[in-house]
Amino acid sequence: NCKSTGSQSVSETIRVNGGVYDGKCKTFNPTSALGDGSQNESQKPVFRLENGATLKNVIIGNNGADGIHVYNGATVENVRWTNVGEDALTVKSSGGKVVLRNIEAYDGSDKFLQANAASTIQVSACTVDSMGKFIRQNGGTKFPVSITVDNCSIANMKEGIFRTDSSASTARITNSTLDNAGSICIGKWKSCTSAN
Ligand code: DGU
Ligand code: CA
Ligand code: CA
Repeated sequence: NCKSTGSQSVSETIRVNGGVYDGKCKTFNPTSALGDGSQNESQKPVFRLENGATLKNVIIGNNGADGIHVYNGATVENVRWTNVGEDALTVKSSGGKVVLRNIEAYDGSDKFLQANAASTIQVSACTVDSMGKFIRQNGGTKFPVSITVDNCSIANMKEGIFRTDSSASTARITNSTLDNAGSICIGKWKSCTSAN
């Protein structure tokens, strides 16, 4: 819910290794050095969070490039992606917990979240509108991902909300509003439930 306090272009990934990075509600605009926000898989992230880092009060503007990469857990709080790029946030390593709260994301073409490693992902107080799917566990992978979504408003997903190929993974959505959000559970989950 930030009102932008100014803008900053980003031509090199901002690394946050532990601790807190407070963006003070600035709009961070990736340049072409990071990518063009298309579905090209070789783009770089705007932020790389490691070892339990907290990123807060940030607006990711313009093209979203490859969003945020997380290694070994992070908290993402009060962050808005105005124009999601290839994807918005990727879990790159197992270990740690990934917590997203008070976030908004708009206008992606495919994925919002991408889980590329065994992980626990907790999302609460979110608004996500207009993309392909809310979360995708990397295609063909069998590791366990545990995802919970609470108090979110999800609209206009072309495909749906949770997608995995892993029968070790679990997903649950509670207290949320879904509007034209596609299928809630796609693929062979260990469990996938909703109580909205
Ligand atoms: O296995 O890892 O789309 O992180 C293929 C690749 C691909 C990833 C993923 C991502 O799945 O690049 O954006
Ligand atoms: Ca991708
Ligand atoms: Ca990506």
